Amino acid sequence: MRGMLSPSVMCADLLNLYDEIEKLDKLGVEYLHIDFMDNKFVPNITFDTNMVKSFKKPMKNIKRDIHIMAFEPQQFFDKMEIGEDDLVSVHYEACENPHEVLAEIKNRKAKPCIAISPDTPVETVNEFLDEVYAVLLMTVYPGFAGQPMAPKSMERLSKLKDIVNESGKDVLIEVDGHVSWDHCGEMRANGADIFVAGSSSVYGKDYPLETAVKKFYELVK
Ligand code: S6P
Ligand code: MG
Repeated sequence: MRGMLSPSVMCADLLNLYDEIEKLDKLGVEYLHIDFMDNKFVPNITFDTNMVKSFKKPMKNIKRDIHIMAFEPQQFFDKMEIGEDDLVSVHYEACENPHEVLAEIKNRKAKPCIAISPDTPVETVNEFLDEVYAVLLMTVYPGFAGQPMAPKSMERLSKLKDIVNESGKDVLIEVDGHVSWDHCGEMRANGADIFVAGSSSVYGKDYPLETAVKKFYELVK
């Protein structure tokens, strides 16, 4: 399977989001990465639940990849209209009972993912491998775009890949945070399947979006 792309919409042109999403859809991009924040689990706010729901409107083939950086994320599922085709990540550190929250995502026929922040040991995911479609490995501290990569992120990725391989489960690995032009190829080699692309790659000012997307796929094929 080729490396999959999930451009981070918080880094896109916020005054032209309808067109931006249509463009990504036409380019055959797999996912749109939507960062939702509660200003409690992380000290920032991006889009509200209504906006997360509205992102569906321009979508034909591209799917939502909703990364919920909020305590007790299940409280937002109805308002976001989470359902079939959505990839939904919830943070291990933000849920009182992550197993129940992942089960609720599955009940809605969406794809459950467990997200871990840079200070959470990668071994933590072991107890979720039966329940998830993917593990979201944060390679920056959640909350902001444009940060440098967190220390030891590459080692953590390799270790996570070993854990998944040893489990024999069919679980994908998504990387999020400073997935830059310089890092994405190495991340692919170290086991990443889904790449969140933001200001350090496709939404940098180096290339027009179409060129940037093609270049990204070349680097992670
Ligand atoms: C951070 C958020 C991320 C960012 C992404 C931006 O809290 O979860 O998804 O949007 O990291 O990309 P970059 O290349 O600016 O780090
Ligand atoms: Mg994110």
